[in-house]
Amino acid sequence: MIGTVEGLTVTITELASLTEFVFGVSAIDAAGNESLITTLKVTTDQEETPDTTPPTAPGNLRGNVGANSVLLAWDASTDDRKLSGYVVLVDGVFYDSLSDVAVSVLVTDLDTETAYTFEVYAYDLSGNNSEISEVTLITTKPWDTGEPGLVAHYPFDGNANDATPYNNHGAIGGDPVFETSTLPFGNSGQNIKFDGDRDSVLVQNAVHLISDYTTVSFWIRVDGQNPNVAEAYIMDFGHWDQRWKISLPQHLRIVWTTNGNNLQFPNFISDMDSKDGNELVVGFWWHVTMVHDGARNIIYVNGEETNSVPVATKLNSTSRPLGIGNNPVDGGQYFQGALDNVKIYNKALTAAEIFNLYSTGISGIEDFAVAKYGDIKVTPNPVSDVLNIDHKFGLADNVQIRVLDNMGRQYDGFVPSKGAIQSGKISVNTNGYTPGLYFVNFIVDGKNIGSVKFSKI
Ligand SMILES: [Ca+2]
Ligand SMILES: [Ca+2]
Ligand SMILES: [Ca+2]
Repeated sequence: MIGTVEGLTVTITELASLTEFVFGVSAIDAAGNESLITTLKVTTDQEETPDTTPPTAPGNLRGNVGANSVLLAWDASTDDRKLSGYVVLVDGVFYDSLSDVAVSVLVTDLDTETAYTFEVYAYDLSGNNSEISEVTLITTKPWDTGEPGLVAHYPFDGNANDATPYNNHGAIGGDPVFETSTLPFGNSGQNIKFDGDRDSVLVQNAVHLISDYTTVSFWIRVDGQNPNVAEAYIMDFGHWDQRWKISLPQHLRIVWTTNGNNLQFPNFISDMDSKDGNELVVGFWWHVTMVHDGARNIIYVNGEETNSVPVATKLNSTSRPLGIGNNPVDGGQYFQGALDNVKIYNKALTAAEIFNLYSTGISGIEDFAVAKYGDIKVTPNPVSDVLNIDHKFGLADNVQIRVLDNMGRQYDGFVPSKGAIQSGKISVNTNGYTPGLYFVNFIVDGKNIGSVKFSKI
């Protein structure tokens, strides 16, 4: 209760501006009997003295540079009243508008080996803009990692090195050991074994590890569980509060947690386990794959989907390192067991690719051996203007063509006309493509049946 008055008006002061309040009034007679309460909802106005002081400029604007993307980060601006958000420009063109709590943004779809100027400014609730902070950065050369979309691979053959040309090697913490691997499939050299007592691997943050969608795949053997740790960490990249984590609770159903954004939510968190009956039973090797494809989170165990949940987001970025075997943010929560062939992709693999990964060790998209549809010829290669695809698809086949870039990201795509299917020739206009290596990828009846590599000059 604010107070009791005798008259018909009252003034209430020192309320926050631009805030909704509900006020209630009741009458009391001399005997203390109170009437019902009548309520009124009102929103306070702007402060009477206008805010004319802009926020401070974003501090220490910096970028982590990749071939086709840059992760920008800055120190938060401050405002005398209330910071409202940030605006990001690329070469003077609006790129994105961010909330007041954002301190980083992933800029994507950039050309390789190209200089870009990035600008970020803050604005307050009254629309005052800060000074602009600016940085110019040059994107790097792309790397061919052998599998489209593969951005990190830890085979743990005697060390925690990254086997891709990104060389994003892990640093070992504690005293994990490397033992002869006994995976059910493939000759896999050695694996890493954590004893559950302060063993871990830490990988520096790198921009190529950050993408809107992802696949994280690995072999895992649980050797034991510390009863004092409710949830051991298998891998963590930006934690549950920024990007993703993979953890193993006492019930042994492995958990996939993602943090993404969409039009409604800047930080939408999803948490899902591998479902009853898919416990990672102690002492056996299990192949686990986690996927976020922009529509769903999916968990695969031994090449089969075991659980999925709708998650319509793009993953958020992080500037934290990638942790393996413990909680790299808060410390502790050590995993007791073995890992092998940890692979991270910057895209969602299909179910067929994941089955290949489980059974052969690679997603296998480059091997185009689909006898059912006959030989597919892609000419000329290299191509400048028009790529011709000779094929034996029929009108009953629901064919979709995608063009993937060297990193396996979709660059172009279309559904061929009936005429192009009937004539046995599909043409792709490559005139506007940036020179480089591409894959023409064929989807038939919703299944990815393979890709053919070509060069654009
Ligand atoms: Ca201000
Ligand atoms: Ca290995
Ligand atoms: Ca240890």
